[in-house]
Amino acid sequence: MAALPVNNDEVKCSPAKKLKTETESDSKNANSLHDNEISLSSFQVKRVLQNNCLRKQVCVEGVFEGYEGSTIILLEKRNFSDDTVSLKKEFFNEDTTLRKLYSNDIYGNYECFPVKTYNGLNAMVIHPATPKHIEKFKRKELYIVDETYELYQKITLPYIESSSLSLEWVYNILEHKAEQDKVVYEDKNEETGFVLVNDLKWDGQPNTLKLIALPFKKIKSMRELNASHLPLLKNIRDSGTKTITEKFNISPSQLRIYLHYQPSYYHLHVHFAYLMFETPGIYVEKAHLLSMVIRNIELMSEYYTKAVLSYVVAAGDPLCIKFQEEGILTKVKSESIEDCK
Ligand code: G7M
Repeated sequence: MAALPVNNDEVKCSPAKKLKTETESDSKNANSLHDNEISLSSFQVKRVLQNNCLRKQVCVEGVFEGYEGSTIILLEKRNFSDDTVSLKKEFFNEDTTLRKLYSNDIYGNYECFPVKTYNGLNAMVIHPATPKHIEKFKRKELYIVDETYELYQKITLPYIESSSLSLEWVYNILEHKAEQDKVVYEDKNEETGFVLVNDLKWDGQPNTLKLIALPFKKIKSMRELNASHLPLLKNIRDSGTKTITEKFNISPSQLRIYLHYQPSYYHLHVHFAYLMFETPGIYVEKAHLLSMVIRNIELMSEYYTKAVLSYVVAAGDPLCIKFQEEGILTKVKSESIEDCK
């Protein structure tokens, strides 16, 4: 296996150069590890970044033999099908038995070992993982920030401009360089157009439907929205719901359509998810319903330059450190890595 270049640029470059270098490096390296079949026996686990029992996920950092740089692997148990035919095929078959652990009265506890084909895990692999990626996946203490527009300008915006994650994957979709088989709708209008694409995390099951709308217009986040963006937002709402109804037979009233603040990626995007799927990231301190965003702007064009937007920051995140340095947040507890107690 070919050795990969190490990304040492995190600490040395100016913020603008750092972002550019990271982007170039990301796309150059993306072809290397991911082009080959990956055997996990050549992976050495260095540490557990987080173990989330609710989401049934474990995230580890380690190294692949023969490849330079850290790798993050996120393993996640899969969702069950909800149709009887698939369930019968996958679990209620002659190869799957229950092994009794104990029973009490009418209650029995068993272990179940489904056959290999139906016992897969979803795995996400990031290589080479930058310190920023590693920070993102590490479990940390959380704090709520009540961000005024003044705080946004003083702290958040400089952070976004200097050190946010690369948007290469977004431009690859918008420029037809990637994931074209996952695109379900495209409106090419420069002002009001967008691409509706399957979310990376969607496994394709109707009961966990998750898509994202990526506008062609460059808007960093909800904070920048005003009345001039209403045609775009309404087009995303109307064309997005129409497409999903036609293609996936889900009515607009059964969709949770929302934006994140703070998002992970600062190219405005709107999430479309099946209402009955309690996907992560729908909490009040993060998700803003598109309908409310539109209504707020209709009431007041400058709503998002006046509103206090509250969100969670995690210990050790650059944004959290900035808010701590400014005395906006005070640290009272040390970092904990115990997830599943
Ligand atoms: O938290 P935020 O609102 O920024 O959410 C970004 C969304 O983009 C998440 O739901 C991710 O699963 C999704 N996403 C991230 N990446 C890197 C990709 C990608 O490469 N392709 C697609 N289709 N979705 C992505």
